[in-house]
Amino acid sequence: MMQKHWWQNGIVYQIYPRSFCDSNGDGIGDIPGIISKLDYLKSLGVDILWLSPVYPSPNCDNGYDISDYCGIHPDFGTMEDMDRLIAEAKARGIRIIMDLVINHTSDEHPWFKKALAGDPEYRDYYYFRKGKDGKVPNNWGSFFAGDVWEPVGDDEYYLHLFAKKQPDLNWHNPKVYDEICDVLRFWLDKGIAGFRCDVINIIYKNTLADGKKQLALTGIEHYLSTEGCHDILQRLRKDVLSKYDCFTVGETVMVDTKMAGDLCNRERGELDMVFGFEHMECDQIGVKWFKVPYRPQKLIDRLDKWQREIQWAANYLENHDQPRSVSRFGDEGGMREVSAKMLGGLNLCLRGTAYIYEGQEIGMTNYPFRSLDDIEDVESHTVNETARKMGMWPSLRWSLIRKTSRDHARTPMQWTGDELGGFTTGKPWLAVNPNCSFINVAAEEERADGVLSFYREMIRLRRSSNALQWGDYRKLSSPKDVYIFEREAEDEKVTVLCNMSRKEKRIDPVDGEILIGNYGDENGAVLKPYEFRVVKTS
Ligand code: ISL
Ligand code: CA
Repeated sequence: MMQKHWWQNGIVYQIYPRSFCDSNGDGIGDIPGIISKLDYLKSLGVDILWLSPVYPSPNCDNGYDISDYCGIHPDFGTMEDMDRLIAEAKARGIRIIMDLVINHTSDEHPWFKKALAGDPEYRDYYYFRKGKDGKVPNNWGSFFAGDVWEPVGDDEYYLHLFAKKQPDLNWHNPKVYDEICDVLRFWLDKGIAGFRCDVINIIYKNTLADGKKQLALTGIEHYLSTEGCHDILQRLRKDVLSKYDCFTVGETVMVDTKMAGDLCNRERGELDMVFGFEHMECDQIGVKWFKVPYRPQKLIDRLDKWQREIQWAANYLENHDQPRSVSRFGDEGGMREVSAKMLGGLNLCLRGTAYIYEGQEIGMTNYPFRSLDDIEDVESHTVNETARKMGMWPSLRWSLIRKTSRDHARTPMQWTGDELGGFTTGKPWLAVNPNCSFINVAAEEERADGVLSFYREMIRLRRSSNALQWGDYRKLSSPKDVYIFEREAEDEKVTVLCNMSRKEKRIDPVDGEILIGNYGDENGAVLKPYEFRVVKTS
């Protein structure tokens, strides 16, 4: 019998602090803003908040470039505000996890500044290398497209797998390990309940040798889920994490189920669960910029594979890096509400810990960006620049970026139908989606059949159901683009039916009481477009 942990049946809500709620009119969401929405979050029924980075940062990558791991960015408030948030959340039975970004720091972190100034101790915190035959030290490719080596004077470069303001830390250096242990302790001592660990499976580079040439991320075989990385994760747990009541979820890029399984295998004692990407890559070829039409069956197959092959999954359909799920896997138009409910219901019925991204619970959609001028995201701009240098036409570049930009997820949370969505009284740092006039929390609060009410009811149902929280998972046969699975515990069995397509589908009827559905409680042999039902089957 598997031991049961609070972070398994807890529901996590991800907050992108810049875009959640602005309390002082400077156009940037902040910690007092989050505190003011704790009652809302409580009423939604979530138990854990994951905060995207709130640390001091020059914001080249909106906080994923950290210049002080143990501080709070003044845009977000003060450390007193943070302490108050932890306490106020705790008073409501809500825990908080922080984003831990330790593959790289900001180039404005004091460690990097000292390194640049020539201090040998700090140079060894990073990867500085001489060029090779008049060229950069190796042929690796960047996550943001473009260069991974930035020149710093006399034929010398430093490594950055992401933006050039994000130099990679050298995890071969034991001092880096000690520094990061102190960071973990600092936050855990404050009462933080764990960490979401940014690109954690690529932190340890075996070698800086040239990589095998490939379409994207040349060099990846030298740093993807290396033994050195496993070793660091085991030590972090032994030396620090095991001394606290906390959990970790790894953001693990490019992993298959085997790698993911190793990273969160309980016997090995590394991470508690990981975010896979395979389901998020079901509508692309190779890299996310090359989209192919979305086919529901492909998403179903990948979700099913992870359900079968992973001990305990971290289930998500949205985060701050991905376009909105209704726009992508559902329908932004006339079937927005049913499709948002179906996707939300599915995410909350799969086996594993469920993650909800801010705004998902009201069915927020992508933003109608018109040009690159509307976009802040460093990734979009770097990719545009690289594609320009390759000679790609502006209209083609734009068509790739328009669909995939991470800013779709980062537009401000829509609280009210006011022009600025009740997010701020000032000028928002990123435009508010004009559809806030009808997609907003205040409007949803008035409706018993809205998306928000559905989420509340679905969360309540999950909480009351042993099968949904802990039960085994088994996929049943079903027509194409329909996902049907059972969840079974000792005392209860439910069947979950999701029509992931916009067409009606005929199915073998499933007898039993409908516990929740997005079309009422008619239990027939036809699933309407995007219909979702949970049926109690024994
Ligand atoms: O964003 C992506 C897909 O659109 C990924 O390639 C992403 O860069 C990767 O998942 C890593 O993401 C994380 O680390 C980045 C940061 O920009 C992302 O916001 C973060 O989630 C660098 O810290
Ligand atoms: Ca503010």
